[in-house]
Amino acid sequence: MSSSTNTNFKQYLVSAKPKGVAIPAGLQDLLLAVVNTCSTLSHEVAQGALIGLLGSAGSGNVQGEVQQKLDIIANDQLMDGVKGCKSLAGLASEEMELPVPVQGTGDYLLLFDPLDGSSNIDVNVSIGTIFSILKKQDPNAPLQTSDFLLSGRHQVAAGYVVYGPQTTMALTLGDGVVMFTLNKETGEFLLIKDAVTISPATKEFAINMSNMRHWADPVRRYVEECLAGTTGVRDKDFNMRWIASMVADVHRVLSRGGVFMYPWDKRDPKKAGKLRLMYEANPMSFLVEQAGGASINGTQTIMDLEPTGLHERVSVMLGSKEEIDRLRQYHS
Ligand code: AHM
Ligand code: MG
Repeated sequence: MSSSTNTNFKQYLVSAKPKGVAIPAGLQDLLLAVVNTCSTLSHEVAQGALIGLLGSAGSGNVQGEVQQKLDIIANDQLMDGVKGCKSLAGLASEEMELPVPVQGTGDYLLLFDPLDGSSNIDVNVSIGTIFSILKKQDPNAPLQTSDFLLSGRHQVAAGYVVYGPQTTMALTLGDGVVMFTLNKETGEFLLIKDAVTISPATKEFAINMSNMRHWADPVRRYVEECLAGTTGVRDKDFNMRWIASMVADVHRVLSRGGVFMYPWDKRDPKKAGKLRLMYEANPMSFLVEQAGGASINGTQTIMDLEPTGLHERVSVMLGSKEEIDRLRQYHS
């Protein structure tokens, strides 16, 4: 893995040639608009209570979840930040029921979770923004919700920005994963890692253990075997982490390997899980696959799922390939 501290994000976009092809100007504009907004958001997240941003907004989102003030602010700022983008046809957000058409002449579609890990905002634990970019199949037709309902394989770009001790972005354009860290003095994202790879083997897993009594048998078996370590069937002992911010947990997986799971459980007759396919699972799965890892819902590869709704939820297991292969086998 090589690194550089000199290349800023704009320079990277101009010089990168994913799969040997220059990044289209319209996609560069859109990515810059998203990332510049995240740079501003990073500054605001860091101010927190000093500028009155903590706490609940007293409202709920489309999925009935309590919205934090920062959920709404981040959503509004991302909308404002990209709406002038000529290459953008429309956007959809975890926080809004319906997609929003944008007055662009282009055909890119942007989906985002403006502030993932909201439960961590007030306790000063890492949170982040997740984004996914698709291409509208019929550029001339008026924008409809169905335009967004494409499998993860259709993504042309995906990434996240994690607001932690450092503000770091991971990005894929379908040819590997790169990481940038925000220089908070200049507001520029600088390249810190290219060719990010997830080691196929790991000794670390992440899951909310408090749901254990509700899990399906394959997940319970897998986690019980990790907990038993060398006293059971595994040849190694495992460590566990759970930040409760998918961005931060996936950032750890991309940085040092591991398995992240948010499986469906027996409380849900639809076997859907908690995380959203379009705003969370697809972009993270794209990143993880591009870094050499794997991502499944148990039996199926997440990137191959055909979405049926904008706010659809999905069971997620992603990370180091050997462990995901084992989980897939336990589900078969
Ligand atoms: P959010 O988008 O409303 O913040 O919810 C998603 C988050 C993920 O970041 C995280 O993995 C999960 O919810 C944590 O859930 P739990 O509190 O059940 O552990
Ligand atoms: Mg989220």
